[in-house]
Amino acid sequence: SLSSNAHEKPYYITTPIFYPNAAPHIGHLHSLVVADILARYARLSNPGRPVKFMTGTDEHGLKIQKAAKARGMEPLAFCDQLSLKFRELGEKASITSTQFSRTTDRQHIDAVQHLWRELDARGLIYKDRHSGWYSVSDECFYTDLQITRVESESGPCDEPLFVSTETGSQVEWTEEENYKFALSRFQAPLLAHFEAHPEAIFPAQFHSDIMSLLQDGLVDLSVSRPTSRLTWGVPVPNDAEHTIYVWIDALAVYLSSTGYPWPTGGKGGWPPDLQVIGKDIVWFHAVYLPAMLLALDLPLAKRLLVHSHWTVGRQKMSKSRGNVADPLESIKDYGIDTVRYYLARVGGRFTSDVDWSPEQLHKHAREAMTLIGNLLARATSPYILGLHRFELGGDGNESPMVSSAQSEKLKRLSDEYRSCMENLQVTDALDAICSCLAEENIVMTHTKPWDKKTPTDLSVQVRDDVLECLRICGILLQPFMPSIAGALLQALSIPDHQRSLEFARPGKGAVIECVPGVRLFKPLKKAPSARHVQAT
Ligand code: ME8
Repeated sequence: SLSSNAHEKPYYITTPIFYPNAAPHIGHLHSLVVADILARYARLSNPGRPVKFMTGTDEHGLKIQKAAKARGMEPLAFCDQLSLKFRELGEKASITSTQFSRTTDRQHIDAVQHLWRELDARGLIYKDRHSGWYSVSDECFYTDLQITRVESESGPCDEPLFVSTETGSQVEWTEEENYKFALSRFQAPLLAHFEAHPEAIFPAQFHSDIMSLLQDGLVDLSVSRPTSRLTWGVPVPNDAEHTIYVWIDALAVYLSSTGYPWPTGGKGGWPPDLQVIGKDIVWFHAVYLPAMLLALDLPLAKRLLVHSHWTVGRQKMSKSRGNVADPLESIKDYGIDTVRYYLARVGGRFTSDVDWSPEQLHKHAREAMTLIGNLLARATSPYILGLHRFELGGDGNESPMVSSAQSEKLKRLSDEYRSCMENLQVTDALDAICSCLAEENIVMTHTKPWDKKTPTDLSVQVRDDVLECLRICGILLQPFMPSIAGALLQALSIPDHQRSLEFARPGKGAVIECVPGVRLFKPLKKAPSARHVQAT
């Protein structure tokens, strides 16, 4: 559970490490934001437990080697430039990662070679001939069953063209000698593991997908590439002819980021409590990584959170397709909190793809502003705040009089939020907050506490109920909209030490003074324009 007490080990959460072959898009921001919401929730619910939050860039491999070459650049200089863009996006998006790892870091390279030697020492690596359909863009081999023949665009007389059926990327028949990892030996242990841990892959649909793929069987995995084809990578120890397969290199980042092989003892936070990934890379995280960990006798990650994709016109948004939405544009237009709100409100159920739409973003910006900004403005107008009739609490402080019906409702909200967040149901948690705020707005519209004709008792009651709701929602919103929630709690004069989840209970912290007329949101200026999405 995210909120159990007194752990020695930090709560360790990871995102994928991104290929820095182009600038980041909304899909990457989505992974970062989902992980950040859950990292912030871990701190909120258990302020005493440190959170280790890793993200970074995956810099080796043919894809990067080719992209750099196409721009006439050295691979490292190319990666330096683009890795920085991912790091900067994290900063602009209020991502609270504690570590940004690059697979070109010396410490990581050493860790990958160490891992290789460990697998080798256990007799799990051998040399073999390998042939198959290789996709440069997906960095993996496909079998005959996984590819489709397509007509070449320039005419039927051309060479036949083959593509991966799943990703549509071009594949080439490739034969080579390389090293293999005895993956097939881990079929039974992996099945046993996932059978015993239905919670290990969320949502459940991805768990059952992996179970049935594992039941189909596992073949050994090719884990090196000839240096003649791939030089941009980690050399196989003691064999200058081979470079380690980029996915082995990449998956090792979760270990290397904890200081693996831990020369000074301890395990630096290992294993991950939560790994956030996109559905395109479940196989790598649910099969290759756990198999290597089982091989090394290391504990496996506790949970994988798999999210679906952002699409544009129903096609996966991707750097290679070029149909990407620029997160920096959206942040500039709406502010990061609103973009986070949109991503969480529509993309946090994880099971279905979501089509990117500037109109939807705009609509959600308006919604957040109404639900949160307007409610605060209405509840803290000078007239309403002037209806001064707070109760004197036991500690001598004045606290609002919250009706018992409101207390019950807020208790339910708080419980529902906690249970959703513990179960990784990000959108449901945010929806619970939003419906509560929507109800308060309706109550206000009906009772009109700002109207002098409304009986003072009723106005005071509504005001105090709303203020308590805003205080609690302010606490609960912190993982989603950190600056807006902070400004809201500030407007209600809630001190820092009363902003953890434990205070999100009715009566557990008092609004004793409000700052009237605080504007949480900048006015919405622009209607959506076509430049958010660059089509090719
Ligand atoms: O796969 N919608 O890197 P990557 C939602 N380097 N999320 C998306 C997305 C989309 N359209 N496109 C990308 C790699 N993502 C490897 C990972 S991990 C050891 C190595 C998100 O840059 C999604 O989480 O192609 C995806 O898994 C991740 O970005 C990495 O994309």
